[in-house]
Amino acid sequence: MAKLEILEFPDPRLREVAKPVDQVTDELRTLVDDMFETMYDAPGVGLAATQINVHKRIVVIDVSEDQSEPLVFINPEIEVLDEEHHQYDEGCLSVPGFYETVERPRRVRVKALDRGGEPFAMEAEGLLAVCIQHEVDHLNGKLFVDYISPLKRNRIRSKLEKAHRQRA
Ligand code: QAP
Ligand code: CO
Repeated sequence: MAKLEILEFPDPRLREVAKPVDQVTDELRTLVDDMFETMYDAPGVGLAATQINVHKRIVVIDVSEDQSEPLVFINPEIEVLDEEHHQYDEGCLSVPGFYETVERPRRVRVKALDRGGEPFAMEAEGLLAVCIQHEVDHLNGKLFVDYISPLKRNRIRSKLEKAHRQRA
């Protein structure tokens, strides 16, 4: 397995729209394994392929406390089940060190392919529902900082750009 490099805001490659997967191959399953390793190492609860500069519609999630419930979503599609919204303090491996409150629908149904290429559906609420919506946003080139005020977003951008300059 391999740990992959995570793109950080405001990298323009995070704005690409990912393409559907047409076949779930062994090569793709290796990529999924590498995504889990990268996410668990961080540690994080969700990672979209966009964040590792692979523009395919693949998401991995594990919101358990002991990294025991890996979930794979290939070509995920979200249906909002309930117009009720909830607020959550979101973070992102691509926006390290920053957390902001985001409001999203509380309950969703997700349809996707699993790591065997088989279709499945599940309903989610709580942290899992937040995470699925956050990760599918990545596949569409969207970040949680797009939901906050431009002032806050620009402050985060400046701080991360400065950190990137100091690293270079
Ligand atoms: C998305 O985010 C998410 O700033 C997944 O320094 C976040 O795993 C869904 C992380 C919150 C629901 C609620 C963030 C790690 C991990 C950081 C993550 C950091 C180190 C974020
Ligand atoms: Co994220």
